[in-house]
Amino acid sequence: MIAVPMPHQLILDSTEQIWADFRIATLARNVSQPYGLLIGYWMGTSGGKIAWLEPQPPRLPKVERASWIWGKQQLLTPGLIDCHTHCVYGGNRADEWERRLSGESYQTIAASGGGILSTVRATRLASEEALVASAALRVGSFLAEGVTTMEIKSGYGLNMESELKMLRVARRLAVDFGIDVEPTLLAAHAVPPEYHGRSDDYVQWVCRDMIPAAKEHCTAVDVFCESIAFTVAQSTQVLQTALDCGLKIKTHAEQLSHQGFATVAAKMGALSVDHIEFLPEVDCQILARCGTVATLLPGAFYYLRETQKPPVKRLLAEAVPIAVSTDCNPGSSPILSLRAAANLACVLFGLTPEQAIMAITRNAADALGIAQRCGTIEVGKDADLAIWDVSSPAEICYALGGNPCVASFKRAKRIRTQFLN
Ligand code: DI6
Ligand code: FE
Repeated sequence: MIAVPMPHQLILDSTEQIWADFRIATLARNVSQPYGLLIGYWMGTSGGKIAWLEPQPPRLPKVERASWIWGKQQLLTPGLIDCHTHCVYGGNRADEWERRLSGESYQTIAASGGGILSTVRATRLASEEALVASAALRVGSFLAEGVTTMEIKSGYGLNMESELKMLRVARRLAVDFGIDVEPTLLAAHAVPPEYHGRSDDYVQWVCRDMIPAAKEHCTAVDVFCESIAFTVAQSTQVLQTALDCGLKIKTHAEQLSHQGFATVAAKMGALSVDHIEFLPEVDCQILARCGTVATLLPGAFYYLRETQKPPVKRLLAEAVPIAVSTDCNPGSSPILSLRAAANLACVLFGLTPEQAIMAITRNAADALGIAQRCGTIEVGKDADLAIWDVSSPAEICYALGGNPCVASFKRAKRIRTQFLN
């Protein structure tokens, strides 16, 4: 049972709301129903937090002081969390998609100066204003579908000026939309042209100059460990520097080939290891032991027409928490819908809808290290909420297209999905 505070503990003020006549999918661990579903409960939010959740109608004086939100039996869930995006960038790469569809591989396009480096050229040229404007359209799409917290990575600047520019854009999006953004430094995404053939020198620059300069502007550091990006030794150096600077760490690992970095990162304390199509089954227990979240990015798997799937059954058997994210980026995963990513995780990777919804709420909060404040509907957490016009929670990720999200709230304040500046 959820701990319900006694009425005298409630702080009643003008910022109090009563949420009535909802079906509440709490996603909380301690509610045994599927999706943590509570029927016939009433909820109170106060000062932007969930203050109480009770099976009885509220008594005076709660009733007098609060504003009421009537659900008409709609479904209330935690706000969705997209824990892995590259949604700030210049240009677009539809031309590369056409090339890939006629047979070229992601890797050969990258080797010929396309791929990530083509977005780096466009992002360096774009002004901060232009990046805010283009990313705002994408963020607006996420928010319209119930997202209340997003991670946004840098990684298309690859020099001091443009990496910091990307991180500033991420912060501005958070302020302008009134949502939480976790900005992540991904300077080790690709070797920039100035360092062509000198990846060790670039990694040294990232560690000596870039991470210390960015540490006030991001909460975590990510690295792309892959045959077309950085080696295990280089990636280890990047994440160790981040830890030394007091930042959280995570990694793109085992996406296109097996490099063996996921377990190294897990042992270093990575919050999550992301992609992991090529993670060997035996490594799943190491993730479990380290408490590392496995973040699945089925959009990249789908767009790159990969065939090697992440070891989902084994991850579940070892009780590794699974998160799902869009990986929203202009190359391998131009997906602007977290609901669509959850759907792909069900259809392509075999998650149940309940596991998929868990993966875009509670487990996504774990993947960002913010589960103490969001990811479930529980007393004491932020009132980050989404209202859905659905008859069952599975419908949140059932249809592709359409949008059953009626409204969403950040700390009990209605989120607007239009950019007003
Ligand atoms: N893996 C990805 O899925 C993105 N970055 C990465 O390391 C792709 C980025 C891109 O193609 O622009
Ligand atoms: Fe990514």
